[in-house]
Amino acid sequence: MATYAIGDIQGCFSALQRLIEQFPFDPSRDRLWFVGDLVNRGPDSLSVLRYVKGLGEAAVTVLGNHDLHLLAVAAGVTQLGRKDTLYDVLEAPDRDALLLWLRRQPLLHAADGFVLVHAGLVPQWTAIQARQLAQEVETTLRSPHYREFLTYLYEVGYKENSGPRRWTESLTGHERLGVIANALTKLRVCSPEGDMGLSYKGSPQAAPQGFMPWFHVPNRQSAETTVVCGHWAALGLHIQDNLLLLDSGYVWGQQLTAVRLEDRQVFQISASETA
Ligand SMILES: [Mn+2]
Repeated sequence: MATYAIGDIQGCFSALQRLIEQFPFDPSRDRLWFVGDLVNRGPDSLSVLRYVKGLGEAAVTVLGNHDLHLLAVAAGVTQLGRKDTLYDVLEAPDRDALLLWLRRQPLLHAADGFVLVHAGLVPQWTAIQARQLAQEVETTLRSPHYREFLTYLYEVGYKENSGPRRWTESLTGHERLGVIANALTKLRVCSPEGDMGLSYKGSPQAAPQGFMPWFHVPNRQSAETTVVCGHWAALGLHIQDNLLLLDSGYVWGQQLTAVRLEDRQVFQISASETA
């Protein structure tokens, strides 16, 4: 059995198919781990959702910010933006089944010494604590109250200069869930104290004063676990001992990446080769 972790697909279904042809994936035996952002910006989000859902037990996916965006649009909490490419999903005959399946996916998956998450972890969290906190959001998303939480996320939690940006155990209610969701689905840079700078998308070197990549914070409590994540296209493929950062920006004309976790072999396809 092998586990192949795959970076942000963002609706690029034919690229995903071509990537999987690069390695000997057997759905009866092997696993695909997706870092989230299955949908949006690319041309065929609908096929990606159908494919990953259809893999059943052979696939694990965690929710990314674009996946939450799709759920929020479908719930009437926010509207499609100019760059969104989610119409195919919203108008599909099987949309309800796909959206229900998506809403039940985790924000964090922990197994075999790895933690799979879309964006990152704040420095205060151990991997075990992050798992428990992710479950708080997952429970809410699976409940009848998920619309209220998504409404908070879009009106406050995800908005710039609005809502708390630092995790503390004393947070409650939507603010608590909002900080957890922001870290797991949007984090790139934070301060040494764990204040999240959520609007920054550029390179690590040009991070704003006082902020650094979340995985470079000294004494990060999850440093003993290997984190598999995506979300940071400007950083590109980044592999170190305890980190596999897999968003290599296929939808922006770069590469789509898979890494076999057992031996860290890298498989890639390029947007320029397949265009
Ligand atoms: Mn993302």
